[in-house]
Amino acid sequence: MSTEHLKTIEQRLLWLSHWMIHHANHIRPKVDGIKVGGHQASSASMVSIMTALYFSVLKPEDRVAVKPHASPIFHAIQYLMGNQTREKMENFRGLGGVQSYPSRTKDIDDVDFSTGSVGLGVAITSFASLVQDYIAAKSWSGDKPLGRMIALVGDAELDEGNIYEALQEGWKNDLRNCWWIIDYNRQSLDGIVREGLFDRVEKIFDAFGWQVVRVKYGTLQRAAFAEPGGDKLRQWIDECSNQEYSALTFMGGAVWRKRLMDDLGDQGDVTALIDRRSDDELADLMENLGGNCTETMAEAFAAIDNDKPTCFLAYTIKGWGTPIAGHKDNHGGLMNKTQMAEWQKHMGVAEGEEWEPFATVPDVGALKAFLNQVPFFAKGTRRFSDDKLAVPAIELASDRDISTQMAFGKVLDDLSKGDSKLAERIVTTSPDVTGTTNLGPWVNRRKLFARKALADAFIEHRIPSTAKWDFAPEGQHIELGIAEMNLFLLLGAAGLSHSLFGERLIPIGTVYDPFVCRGLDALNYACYQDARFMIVGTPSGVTLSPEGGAHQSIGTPLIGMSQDGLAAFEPAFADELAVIMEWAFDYLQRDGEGDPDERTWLRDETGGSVYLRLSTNPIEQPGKRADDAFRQGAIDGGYWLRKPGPNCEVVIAYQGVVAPEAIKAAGELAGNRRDVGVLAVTSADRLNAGWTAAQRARSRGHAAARSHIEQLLGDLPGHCKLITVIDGHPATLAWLGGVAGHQTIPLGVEHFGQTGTIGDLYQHFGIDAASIIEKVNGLTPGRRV
Ligand SMILES: Cc1ncc(C[n+]2csc(CCOP(=O)(O)OP(=O)(O)O)c2C)c(N)n1
Ligand SMILES: [Mg+2]
Repeated sequence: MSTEHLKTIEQRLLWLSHWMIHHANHIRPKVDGIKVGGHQASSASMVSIMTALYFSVLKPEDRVAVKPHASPIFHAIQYLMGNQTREKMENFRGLGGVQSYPSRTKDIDDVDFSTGSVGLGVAITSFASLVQDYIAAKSWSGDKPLGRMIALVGDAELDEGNIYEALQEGWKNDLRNCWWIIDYNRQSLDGIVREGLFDRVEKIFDAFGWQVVRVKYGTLQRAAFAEPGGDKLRQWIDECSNQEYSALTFMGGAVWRKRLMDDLGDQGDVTALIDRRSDDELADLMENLGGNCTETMAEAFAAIDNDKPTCFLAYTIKGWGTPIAGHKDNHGGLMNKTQMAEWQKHMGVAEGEEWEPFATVPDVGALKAFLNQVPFFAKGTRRFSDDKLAVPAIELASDRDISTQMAFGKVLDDLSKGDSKLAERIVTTSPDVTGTTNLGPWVNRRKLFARKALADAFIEHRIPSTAKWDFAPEGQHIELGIAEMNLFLLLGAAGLSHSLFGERLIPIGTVYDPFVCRGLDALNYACYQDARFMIVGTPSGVTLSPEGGAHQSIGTPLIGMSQDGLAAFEPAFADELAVIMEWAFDYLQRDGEGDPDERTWLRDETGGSVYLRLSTNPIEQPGKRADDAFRQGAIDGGYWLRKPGPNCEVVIAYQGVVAPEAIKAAGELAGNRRDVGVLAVTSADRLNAGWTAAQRARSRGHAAARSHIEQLLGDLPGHCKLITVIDGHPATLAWLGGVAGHQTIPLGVEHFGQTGTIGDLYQHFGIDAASIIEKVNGLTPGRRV
């Protein structure tokens, strides 16, 4: 009985998804000169797999990353279940409509993981499973059933290297409860996948401890193979090349017959087997691969009775069940109007009933009764939340020279010694740079996570070492290998745990700053999903001078500014870092929902993730500050370290570790009786965001809206020059001149570094005190120093 329902649902989903794409491209009035798009063939390829999965196997605790270009099937499923509106379906790929690729943040219908950049949705499922195990092992977590973290994968996605990085990390971390279901249509965007590729891929899965289930033949094919002569047909199918099979599929029943007769005619039983079938029946048989058979897929899924990581290789036909099936150009191809009209007849959908969820269904009551008891949808949407954790006061002031990286390590060490609820939920992670980014003391106290305890042999043998690396279920540090993509995928998964699993985590990752770029797409992916985490890039810039150009970051401040969902800071002093971290622990937990028009020009209440760009260079500290004004300034992005006078001629605005150079230059310039101000910028990102938001607010009638940077620079005389300086790209601060119209001289690093002392390199790139003074003298009128 349920087999029939699955077949009916599959055909409904096939229709609705294709109609939605057709409507957006051929019926909705065309506004732009470009095509709207949407992937009919990629959707058709997965329709049977997804039908079997969602309507016979999934439980509410399971989570799914859907192949990006099968988004239309996912939304058709939710539409059928009453969780997606017709209005949004009609507006597919339009503003506010169903998104091109499933989106946690933009779609309304219970998307578990966003996808779009191929490979990332696949890999995040393994990290989500790790996070699930991490939570389950903790005394503070409730007893919840463990879900399976499932990825629906396009076969060409397996070309993405991050998949293999994730496989390796999964093996190290005892991965379980993770399924990857591969839509093996042997077609990618451009063409047809190399013959026999999966034989190689299968060995890789096997090497990493996965079980691989090949689902090659559907029920029709298996029945035919059991007929006399069926073994010959099976052999023919097995030996047919990918290209050939695709081309024959596209051409249809009569051509199948001709070709099969050419190869298998006059062979008795098998010839009779072919002859018994009409052209249409023959095409149905040949296209009945395992992945295009709901019954077969449902059986394959149901047969798994263990929690081993499992890869299903489901043979499919791209464009299955439609006139564009099998054509190698079908990835971006769409049925044209004529094809669609014919196909509509073939599907039996009456004109005017195109959007009817239950059109063509013979017994709507029976189907609805079936749908009402499908386990996955039974409990409604599966988005959770968790209470905010109180943030303990974070104090850190140093009289001695200290670097921001050391200060960061100290803050975490202090948290590790305390018993705050916040510290209990912190999970740290690092791609093989735990020790060198100062996480050591935290890890020594809070241990590393593993499902099974493992003692540090060096401790047992009493060999002195600063790192005590005990693995235990209660451990709070997840050790990763070097792959930075994995770091950001794990931060993405852990940063969604309140929503995915109902338990809040405070994930903190550390990475050498230049290698943020290695994980950039995964960082963007995590932010796009509104995952909440703290990422610490350290050391950074040319200040890590002896490491040379390959380790020096230039563009990361601009990444921090331009990455949506990420507030970027680069403090110079320990007390600033403490203030920013205290604020950040709250900011990470803020509810991200809200109307952008209602946000203040500091976008504070929306919350997000936080990026700290730090340094290993110990610098002189301001000592105990006379007042607390710097505290709010550090959070808002800047404050006057040296207030400008009414006739101020020069302002030196710096961000981060070059603070002593700016201060020294200001001192020398002022000694010559120039009126010099020093602006400490802790976050060009927040200053800039506030500035653009205030302008937006003013244009919408909030006349009083004034951003922090407008207030800071508003009273400077017009002739005052701004010298900006940063150990990073000068464009980070160059825009400051545009705020109130001050001529600006931006200093920073524009070329790849080289080895040297900090002094050598600061001088080489013109970001030392002498260079600042030289620029002031050379480019501004007035007394020379
Ligand atoms: C990182 C990335 N690179 C490129 C693309 C463009 N792209 C989208 S789908 C696709 C090919 C997909 O082939 P496959 O995974 O086999 O999916 P199918 O449509 O065959 O199911 C490509 C190259 C992308 N979305 N993401
Ligand atoms: Mg493919």
